[in-house]
Amino acid sequence: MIKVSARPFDFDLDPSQAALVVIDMQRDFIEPGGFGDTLGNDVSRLTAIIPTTAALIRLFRDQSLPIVHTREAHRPDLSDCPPAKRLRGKPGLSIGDEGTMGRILIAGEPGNQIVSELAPAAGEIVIDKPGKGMFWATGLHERLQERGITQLVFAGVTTEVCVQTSMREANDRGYECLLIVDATESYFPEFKASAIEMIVAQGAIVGWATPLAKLEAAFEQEMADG
Ligand code: C5J
Repeated sequence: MIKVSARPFDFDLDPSQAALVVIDMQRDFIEPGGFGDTLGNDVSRLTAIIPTTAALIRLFRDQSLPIVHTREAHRPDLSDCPPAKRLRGKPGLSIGDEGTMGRILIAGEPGNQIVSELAPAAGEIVIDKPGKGMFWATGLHERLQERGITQLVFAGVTTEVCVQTSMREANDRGYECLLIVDATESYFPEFKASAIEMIVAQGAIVGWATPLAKLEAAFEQEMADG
């Protein structure tokens, strides 16, 4: 067991039962000229976490620990995108419409791919999810159960939408969840801050939160202790 200094109190990480989950680090949310940008968001807030997220991925790869990458992605015929979702967003730009990087949030389109700096490696799990949460209609819970995973370390975007929804879904399914605060971001700083407070409130009602440096320090301490 590795003790990670975190909020609201230390997180006991068991590497034999832990996986990293990187949520929706896709070109359309993150890159200038993508869907997020055309909606008027400041995507530089999101591009800023690419180096931290890459370092977090490296940490898990170095330890040969499992990594899950998610993409928010719909089928080209939109049969998995109900009107309750498709009709949201700014007028004139909806899921399935032609954007600057292909059709918005459609599997296989250029904008739907994970940014090259964080590209999944062979053997890592890649999930296309039609919802905000990573368990809805993905079969991910079964795949994690097969591997004996009970703890999930989270990164990705956006903190208050797909990351928080996935953490809540995970917590309801019995996973212990740790959010890496400098490897997650929102277009709205106040939403990120509030989401983190909601997650750690009431004795980690959804999960724990810590910066990457604290997780790295915990792994280093474990190696020093042998
Ligand atoms: C959003 C996401 N914000 N990945 N998706 O629509 O958080």
